[in-house]
Amino acid sequence: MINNIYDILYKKNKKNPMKKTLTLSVIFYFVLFTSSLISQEIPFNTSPDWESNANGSISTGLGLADINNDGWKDIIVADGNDIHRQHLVVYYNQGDGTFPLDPDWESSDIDYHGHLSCGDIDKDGWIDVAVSVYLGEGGFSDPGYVKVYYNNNGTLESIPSFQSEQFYTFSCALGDADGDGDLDLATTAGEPYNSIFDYGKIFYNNAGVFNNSDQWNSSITMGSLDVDFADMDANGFLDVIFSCEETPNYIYLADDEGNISNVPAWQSAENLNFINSIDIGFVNSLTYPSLIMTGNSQLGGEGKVRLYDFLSGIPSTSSASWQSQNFGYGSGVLLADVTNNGVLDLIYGGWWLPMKIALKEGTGFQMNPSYTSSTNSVVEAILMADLDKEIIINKQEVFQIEQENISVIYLEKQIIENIVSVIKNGISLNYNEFTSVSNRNWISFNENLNSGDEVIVNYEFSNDGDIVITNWDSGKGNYIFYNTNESTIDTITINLETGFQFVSSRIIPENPDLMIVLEDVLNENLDFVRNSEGAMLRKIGPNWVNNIGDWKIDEGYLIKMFENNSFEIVGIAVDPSTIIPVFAGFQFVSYFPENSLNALIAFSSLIGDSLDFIRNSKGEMIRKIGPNWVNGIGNTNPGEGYLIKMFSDGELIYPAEKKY
Ligand SMILES: [Ca+2]
Ligand SMILES: [Ca+2]
Ligand SMILES: [Ca+2]
Ligand SMILES: [Ca+2]
Repeated sequence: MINNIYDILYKKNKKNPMKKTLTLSVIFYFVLFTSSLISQEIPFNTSPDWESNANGSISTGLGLADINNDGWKDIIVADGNDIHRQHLVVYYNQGDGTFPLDPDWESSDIDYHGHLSCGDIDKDGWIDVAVSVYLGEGGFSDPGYVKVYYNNNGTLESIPSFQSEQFYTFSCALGDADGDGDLDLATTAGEPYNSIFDYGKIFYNNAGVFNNSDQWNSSITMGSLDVDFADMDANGFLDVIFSCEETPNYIYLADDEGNISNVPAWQSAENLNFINSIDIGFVNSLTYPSLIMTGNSQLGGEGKVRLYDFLSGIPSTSSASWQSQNFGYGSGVLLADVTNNGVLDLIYGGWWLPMKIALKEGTGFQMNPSYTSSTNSVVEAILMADLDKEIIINKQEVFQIEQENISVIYLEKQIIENIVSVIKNGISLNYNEFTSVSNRNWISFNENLNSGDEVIVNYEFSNDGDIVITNWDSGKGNYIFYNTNESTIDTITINLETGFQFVSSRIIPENPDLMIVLEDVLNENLDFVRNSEGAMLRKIGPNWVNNIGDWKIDEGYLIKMFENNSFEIVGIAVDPSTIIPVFAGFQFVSYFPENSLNALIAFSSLIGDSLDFIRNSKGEMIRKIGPNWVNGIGNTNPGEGYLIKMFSDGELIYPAEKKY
């Protein structure tokens, strides 16, 4: 099952990062950085590009996750709210980012569904869905419950096999509440329309299942409407945060063993709150996440977006550090780096209101948002994912752990498309040894990390996130605003001459299978292709036999031709500063820079006692003659590969070019 999951994750790029733990880091998209003018444009049309058939649905909860493991994120929607008892539904991604207008799947049961959370609760490799049921069958006089639809090999079960005892709950969140590497379930509690306050709750995961009643509850009652997990005090354990109607908002911290206190560590200085939704992200501190909350003035208050910063840890109380203008019935809220400039922007909506995007400005966000949609709908939830996988970027982060006994680390990017692999101290972790949830950027480990541990995470993020919105207007569907950033595919032409040559590519082939990459030259002009290990692609009898496998971006290849020929590689460019590990002995390496460089400058990271020589296709060399390094190569060129002989291991890092 584990291999199966990874196969699916990898299938997208048809490459095999498991074998390459220290190489590929970030692939840049040059076009997005060409000017500040472009980076300030909001890449969304003002009206939605897709609207599902309304079908009378009161859409509320939203999840973007790959339910059927085909590598494409699906849309999960919980219908009902406090208006009708309706279904949980799934729109399957049609394998290109498009969706049918009507759901492909719906649950057999109906309920007054609130919000939902997606994650693999039982760690079987399939994403499960937890849903809050606000009201019971009898409506407002009857409390709801929380339930879980487990995923059976790609289809959610038609009747949720977990259902808790009854209480009013509008939202829930999966997170590792006890730091043991599995997903626990926190829920809001209370029914603010009738000022029914209740204790916030956590259900602990016990081998993939939950007890009917909670095992943690807050010491005080709240009117909570939203909840989430985050490591607010940066102690390496997830804490739980409730945003509330009528009562203060609260943070409950986990101690250094990962036990969440029942007593709140923080409460908002604003005592009377009318908060609809919450999101969390590193807005003004890279250590302590900020809370962003939408006020909704239906029952009171001002109806503003509020930002709570925690720049030096968690005080017992504090007030919002930034507030938007009053806009009324606020609802869905999302922090996302809309302009791909490394800081989080603010996306929010409201009831009978448009979606707005306020870019980060100073320590807050634009008071007059750059973007306002032309829509006017009852927004419930807003999420973002690159549904059509237009600009998926591979990133590698290396964590040198400096704290003792921690469970959680945070990835740099706010919105993660996929976690590809997690490597601890050189060993690739099993899928069961860590956990994460859709739309969150923490990873929690079942075995705590300690000072001196090294963790490498290979993951995918996107510079082309699409926005999905649920609307509860019965006459309006749900929306997708596709990101209009252009996916720029680059091309390199590699010219081959009669005889031997070393070649390489700075463009990552979309399909790296060597037989596909070299399709155009698999003819009588080609003798063979060889890699550093001596594996070959050559004709045996009438057939081309590929013993090399995939084209590896950091490797060079030796090609022998009978006649001149050429081929093109189409794909996205590798980050030229990606580290290429080199080892004692001989190897063919790739050339990443976009332009020609003086070879001594290009290879400056290798010049030293570890290097014996560097050779190009013509036999020209960089080597030490007497006390001096002599450049017999002249200039390096894109498309060329180089033969490097090392005395000991090292790292080749090409010098940064002026790229943008
Ligand atoms: Ca899917
Ligand atoms: Ca599952
Ligand atoms: Ca847990
Ligand atoms: Ca914490």
